[in-house]
Amino acid sequence: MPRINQPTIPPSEITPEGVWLSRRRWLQRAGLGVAALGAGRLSPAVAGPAPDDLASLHATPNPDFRVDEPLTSEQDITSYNNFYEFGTGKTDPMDYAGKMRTRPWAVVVEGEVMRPRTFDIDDLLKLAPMQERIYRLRCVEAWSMVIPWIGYSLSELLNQVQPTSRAKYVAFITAEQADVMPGVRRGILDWPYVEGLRMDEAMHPLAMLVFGLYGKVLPNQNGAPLRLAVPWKYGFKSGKSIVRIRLTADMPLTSWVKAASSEYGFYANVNPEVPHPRWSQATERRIGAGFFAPRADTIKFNGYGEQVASLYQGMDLVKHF
Ligand SMILES: Nc1nc2c(c(=O)[nH]1)N[C@H]1C(S)=C(S)[C@@H](COP(=O)(O)O)O[C@H]1N2
Ligand SMILES: [Mo]
Repeated sequence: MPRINQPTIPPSEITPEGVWLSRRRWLQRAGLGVAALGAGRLSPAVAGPAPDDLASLHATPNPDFRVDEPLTSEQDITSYNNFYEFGTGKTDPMDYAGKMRTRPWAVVVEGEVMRPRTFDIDDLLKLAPMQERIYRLRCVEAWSMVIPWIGYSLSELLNQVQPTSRAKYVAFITAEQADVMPGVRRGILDWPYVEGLRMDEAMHPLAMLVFGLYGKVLPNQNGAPLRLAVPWKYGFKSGKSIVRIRLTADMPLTSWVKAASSEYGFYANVNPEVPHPRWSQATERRIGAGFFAPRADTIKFNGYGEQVASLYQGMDLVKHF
């Protein structure tokens, strides 16, 4: 059963849909500040587990954005994660992300825009109608999932701030809470985690701002309270727990390009013809299918070529990997 950060709960108390949060976070979600308890804001103490079915998030299924493949289980989606702020192990995010503070949460949108603005997360939840979209997620490590995300197109947000004609790229800067992020303290990457898209990619309707999955708000390990889903690119392009969005004239230096530019490109479009220098991208393993299940062929643009190939007309995608 996925857990947030309380591994000490007797299994008998765990219901199939139940997820446990720290009492602190549960109180935050319930709208009671920690101060209401008389505890200091900086107190890391967790008073003990409190049950919370992650708040449900209503959404209307969008049939135009629906991969017709079996869904990956909620358990796999929330227990096999990449979120290096919490460590490099696949279960580290599940084990440690519960302490990330997701309220209050503001998202600064700045740079090459006519109307720079700071959005509160609760306003972003109301900015556009919530849709459920079933997307493939393909990790550069050659595994994949099928996830029922909840959110809306990123363009809905970008249109609010009126990009200038100089805006050619968008950078996404994500949360850095060193006191609760063991990976940040260990310096695995140059924090904060930064990702980016070209402006036309960011405005493409498939590029999604995600607030939930499986009918509920995002669990912390999946990037609460908001993250990106860019389904035709390797998963690392979809930054989690975004706090700042900056429109720029120049291509931003993104975390993985900075860490290893020979291995990870800015575009990072899923492409079976371009191997990673240390492994093939020709096939992939579907998480939950069983370790001995046959690998599937990787599809160019992760199967979204019909929608997005035109963005790259005339570009050499081997050179611009
Ligand atoms: N802030 C942040 N965002 C991140 C990452 C990360 O380490 N930090 N990992 C990326 C990678 S490599 C992948 S594959 C996806 C995984 O998303 P999931 O755990 O929800 O499946 O998140 C991406 N977003
Ligand atoms: Mo990834």
